[in-house]
Amino acid sequence: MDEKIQKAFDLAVAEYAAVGVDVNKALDQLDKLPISLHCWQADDVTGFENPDGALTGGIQATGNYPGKARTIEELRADIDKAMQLIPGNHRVNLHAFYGDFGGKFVDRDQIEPKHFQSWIDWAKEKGYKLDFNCTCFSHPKSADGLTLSHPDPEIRNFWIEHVIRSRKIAEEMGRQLGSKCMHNIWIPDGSKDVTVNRLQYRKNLKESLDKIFEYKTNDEYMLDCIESKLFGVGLESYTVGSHEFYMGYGMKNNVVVTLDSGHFHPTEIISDKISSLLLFLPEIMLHVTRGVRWDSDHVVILNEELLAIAQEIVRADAVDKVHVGLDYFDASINRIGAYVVGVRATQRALLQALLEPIAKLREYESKGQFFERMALLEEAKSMPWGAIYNYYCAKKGVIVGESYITDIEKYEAEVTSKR
Ligand code: RNT
Ligand code: ZN
Repeated sequence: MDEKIQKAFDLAVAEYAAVGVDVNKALDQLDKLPISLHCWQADDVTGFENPDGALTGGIQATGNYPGKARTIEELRADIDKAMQLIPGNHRVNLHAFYGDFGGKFVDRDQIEPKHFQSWIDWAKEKGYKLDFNCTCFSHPKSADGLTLSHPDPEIRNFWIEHVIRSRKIAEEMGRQLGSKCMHNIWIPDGSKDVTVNRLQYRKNLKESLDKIFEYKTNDEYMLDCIESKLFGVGLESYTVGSHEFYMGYGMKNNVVVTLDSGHFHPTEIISDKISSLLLFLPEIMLHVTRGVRWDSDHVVILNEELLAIAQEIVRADAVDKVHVGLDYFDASINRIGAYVVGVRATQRALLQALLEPIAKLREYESKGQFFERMALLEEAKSMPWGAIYNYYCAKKGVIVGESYITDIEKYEAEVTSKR
């Protein structure tokens, strides 16, 4: 251990102890908190089904930074590189169109666990756990902007089959890796302009979901999640799977709700939803992203809402109930850098939350000492949590501080710039 890092850590430990916080306990908790790294930042949500396929479904990766991953090998190498620069044990979140299809075209209603076996083997070898998503976009059968809610039963059935198959794949991932795989359902369904059959599409979606969940999976191996959205680009006037829709469906059928921080009105925050949802659902999935003016999926940085999300997870004693996944795709900067910045920011937020002098704060609050509560929260902001994160990185053999910039530049010079 570098002497300066150790010294700064020791001073920080003493400072936190003075406000009743056990730093080592916080670090143990942080170390057990996996973050699910979305595979789709590495290739701008292209997938391997059709490498020239256009991204559709109301989502967009903007930018043209060189070096995106073009093959499974490149994508795995990039994720490994990012993981080297992140302390702790984490998860990789895959989408169905990232299957290992061996150069053949396998349509969405034909995918099987065997197409993901090489991913499972890779994850096992590297010590990662996997999460999974059905892919209901970027496909000719989603071209109308409708999938599970489509008026044509044939199209609906195609997507129902795809989602059931995806759930089976998720179950197999969880079984083989010995860790519950979170399977997320997000569909783009909506329309560009004034819609008069709002109820009908929602009825269709409800019925499709009912059919999908008729197939029972083992909860130990996988859990289903359903993700709402405010609107997609080109689908601005109506979204079938709104927050009310999925919150209602989730609560009635005990299905985990996914909260994507970019899927609400720009001033609406997801941090405050955590403590409500947890009273009615056993677990929550998060898609942490950073919307700038809209659901732009910018790289996650340490901002106020990220910290508030982390604080709510810790304050609600829900570290085991809230699954933290990232979901952004910035194609305008180095993509490995995008991963590392986003995960480190998320860990820093979680660490700050774990280091909060919560006992004292709660005592102040219960006694109505609101100035005291405010002052201690303000002081906590500038306490030396940075020294603790640096120590954590060093202890885990991960580059400390901004030196990871040059490391990523080196990987760019040697690997991604040659693509
Ligand atoms: C889209 C949703 C969805 C996707 C991924 C690729 O708005 O956020 O989660 O980003 O499934
Ligand atoms: Zn999302």
